[in-house]
Amino acid sequence: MKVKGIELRRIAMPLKAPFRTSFGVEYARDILLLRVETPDGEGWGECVAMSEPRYNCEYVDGAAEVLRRFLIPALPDHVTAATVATALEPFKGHRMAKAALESALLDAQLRAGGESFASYLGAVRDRVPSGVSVGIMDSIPELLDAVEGFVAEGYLRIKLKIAPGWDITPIAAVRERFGDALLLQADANAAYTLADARHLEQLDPFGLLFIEQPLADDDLVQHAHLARRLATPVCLDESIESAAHAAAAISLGACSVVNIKPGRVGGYLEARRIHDLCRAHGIAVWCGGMIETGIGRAANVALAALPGFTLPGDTSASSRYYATDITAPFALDNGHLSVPTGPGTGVEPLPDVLAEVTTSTEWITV
Ligand code: SMG
Ligand code: MG
Repeated sequence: MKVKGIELRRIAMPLKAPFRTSFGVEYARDILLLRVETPDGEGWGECVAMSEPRYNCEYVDGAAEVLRRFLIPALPDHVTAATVATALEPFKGHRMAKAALESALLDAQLRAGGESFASYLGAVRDRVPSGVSVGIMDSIPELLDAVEGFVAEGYLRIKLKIAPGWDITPIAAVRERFGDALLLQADANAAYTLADARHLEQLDPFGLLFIEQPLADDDLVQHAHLARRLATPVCLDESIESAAHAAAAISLGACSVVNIKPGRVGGYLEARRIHDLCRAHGIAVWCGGMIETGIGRAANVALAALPGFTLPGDTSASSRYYATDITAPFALDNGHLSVPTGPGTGVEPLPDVLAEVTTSTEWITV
């Protein structure tokens, strides 16, 4: 595939409500979109980096800079989604920026060939079960109201964001109110240390699906120690940036579940390799979320339709975060999202909405 040029487009998407995690509060989503232009058409990719380097070390301005200065200039004359990672390998890290570029190229390539992301990746389902991630709240009644609303909408699994001071009590309250049948999990975003093991043991009676990323990103060995102490299974998110990390985590016994986010691991092809590896080892995987617009969500839903994705993902409806999505909205149907079937991601930005949320554009000739 020959690439004529790439547009970097920055958009500002207001959130319906603030979203609090152990590392900060989001009020709006500042997103970098990539539009690849080729002689045979275009392709879109969404970068999942956040405004500030709090979830991980990447941030939107940094992603835009590494793309314009190093990654886009390194594209060879002829490139495909399968070869781009090798071309970008000399540049360390910056996986979210690389993933956005690979996704846009894959979208262009698949659109030109008339194939969907789902078909290309090896999806085996035409709809995927949806979970929802619930932020840290000011009070337990407020949390119970929020969870009640999501359960009423049909979400099939609830994830509670936790942090020291907001962990055992909210989990206990949700369990008590909604019963043992509710699929429930917790996400700490690396807020604890191994010294908190005794404290985290108090989660064991609540029958969580797992606790996600309790310890620091680079604490694989400590996660293995913690996993031996807890009855609650351990899931890794931030710690897994590649298939090699997943292999190390599995060998160490650091987790029994993996959250796969294509952006975090450098793209959909690495995401699929992690899926394949975990599946071969009997490690459950599920698709994470980074508050994507419809563009990123469409590709995530396609990935979540692979056979190893045995747990509901953070693949919620557009309406979870946005009053207006930039694509036709993803809506829940009995707790599920439909896997798009059209070429590429199967979705396109709505020009009027896109224009309204755009804060800047930049064209880079390749
Ligand atoms: O897209 O629904 C979503 C977000 C899900 O909780 C979510 N993501 O650590 O898994 C995670 C967080 C990272 C982003 S929080 C601002
Ligand atoms: Mg997480």
